[in-house]
Amino acid sequence: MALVEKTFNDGIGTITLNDQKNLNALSTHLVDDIIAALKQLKTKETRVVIIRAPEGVKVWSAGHDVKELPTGMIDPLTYNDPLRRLVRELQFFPHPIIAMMEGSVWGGGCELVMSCDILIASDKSTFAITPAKLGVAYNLSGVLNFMQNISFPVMKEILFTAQPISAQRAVQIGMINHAVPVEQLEEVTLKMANVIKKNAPLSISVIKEEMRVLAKAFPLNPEDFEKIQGNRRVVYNSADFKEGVSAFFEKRTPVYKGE
Ligand code: YXS
Repeated sequence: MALVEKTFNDGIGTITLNDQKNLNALSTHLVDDIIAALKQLKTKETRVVIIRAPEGVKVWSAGHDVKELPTGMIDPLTYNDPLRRLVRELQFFPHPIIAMMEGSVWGGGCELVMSCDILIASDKSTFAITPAKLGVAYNLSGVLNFMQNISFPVMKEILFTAQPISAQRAVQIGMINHAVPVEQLEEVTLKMANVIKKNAPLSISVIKEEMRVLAKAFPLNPEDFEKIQGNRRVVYNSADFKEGVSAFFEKRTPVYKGE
């Protein structure tokens, strides 16, 4: 059974994340269904795609499915992991994607929406980026995605505290485009989609790809990359990472010892 609903109407595709019993946690199954829906919408007729959750959700996405996080000496966020595949699919998708959010967005769910092109949230939404809460060694391209729109000090506050921020704060720091009353959310999103769909799709598509390429256009020497990967291996092999995941499932506060 598909964990997403896909509709298409007059140039606008809509993908609704609908694994509500798992709070839309980004499991391999849910991610594969989102990617399948995106591939079906990769046509000349599509002008805009909206990614959303069902109306009235309290949790838009609980982030990476913690049940799928390996804690046994394996990098949890390598190139072919579900979240990494999904982020690339969104960034390479040839048409604008609008993330329409209500409720709370957690962890990898924030990287999902930040990999979309335009973000419109209800003014009661919250956003929390949580590797530090769980002891996760986030990966380089993920951190780069977080850095794109937000200044270093603000991004470090969000990452190091792992606390939710309000939609208003997210607009203020440039993380999302708009925060609107929930009753206006769908109307505002569709209005924007209908304006975009009347513009030149080839021009929009090449601008999106130019911005994707330019955002990643800076040298990283192999030795620095290998140093980071070595540092990350210490983190995902650490007792702290195991403690973070155990504490999550035991519903208790983790006790980190820095080892
Ligand atoms: O106790 P049961 O078996 O009913 O399961 C509970 C939760 O364990 C489960 N659940 C999750 N399972 C896997 N992965 C998740 N991300 C996840 N989140 C929740 O769902 C059942 C109901 O959860 P419960 O009782 O807490 O519901 P609630 O309505 O009281 O609270 C909803 C949330 C979302 C506020 C709460 O579930 C929560 O704080 N979830 C964790 C959000 C989070 O920290 N996500 C980050 C996941 S790790 C990730 O995305 C990246 C790897 S990173 O951390 O690096 O960014």
